[in-house]
Amino acid sequence: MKKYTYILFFLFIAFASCESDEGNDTGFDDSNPVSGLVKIQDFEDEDSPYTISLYNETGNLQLGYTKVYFTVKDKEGNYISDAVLSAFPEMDMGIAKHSTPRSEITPVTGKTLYEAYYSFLMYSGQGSGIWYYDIQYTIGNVTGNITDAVIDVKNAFRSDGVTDRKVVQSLVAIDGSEKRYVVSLVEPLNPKVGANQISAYVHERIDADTYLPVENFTLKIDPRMPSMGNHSSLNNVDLTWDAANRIHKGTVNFSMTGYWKLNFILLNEEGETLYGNPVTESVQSSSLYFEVEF
Ligand SMILES: [Cu+2]
Repeated sequence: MKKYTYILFFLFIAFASCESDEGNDTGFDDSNPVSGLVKIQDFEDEDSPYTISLYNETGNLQLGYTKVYFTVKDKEGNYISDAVLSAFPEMDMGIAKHSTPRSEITPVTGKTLYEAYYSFLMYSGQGSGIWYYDIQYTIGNVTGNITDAVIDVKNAFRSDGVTDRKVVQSLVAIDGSEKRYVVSLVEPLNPKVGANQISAYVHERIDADTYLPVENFTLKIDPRMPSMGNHSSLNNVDLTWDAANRIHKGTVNFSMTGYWKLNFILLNEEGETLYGNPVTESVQSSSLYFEVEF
């Protein structure tokens, strides 16, 4: 019986790989690399033999941290697994242009999918700004561009759906260095009562288009509930550099549901304060904070 099951399984695998080989010759199981993802938009160009599509879990680009996935398809609908992609988001605000913190676009292991994250500093329409995307691809020895594609970056809201929610902050260090940083809240993506993993990216702003990821900083955390006497919670763990996941990571404990203000103090590698202040009886908030509501 066991042997029979095993053979059936083997036949299924053999059949499945034949099927996918009809589409292309990558050897990946790419029958549906975007299973569970929602399409945000397609990027096409009359001259381009390829369609590049943008996906993520929600179907939206959002202010602050946004994870995204790309696929590349040829005109026959085959997924391309060996593309090299780069995408440059730029916000045109009339008087000025700027980009935003972002990762490289890298292949997802074992899938005909590519991944990246953005931390959008502004949402579409904020300051009358419009976000554009310039995509470059190299596939084999073919290089091409899809330029000036408008993308829609949504604002982040509190649970009423209309009040802005703070998820990203630009700052100038108060240590006299005049260095500029961007701090972006990543997790908790689905906050719950109890201990939640919390993570954040820190980027140094070199210029309006260049943001370098910073390692080995510390974010001291003090979550507070302003509507209830500004109480805090127990057993929170400051965010420190997690080398394996390349992000600053800690623990936030929500003792109840509702609106929480996550106050932070940003420290550099030497433990010197770059931004933020302790919360006290008379000072209800840090100058560096994010908002979570659930
Ligand atoms: Cu802008």
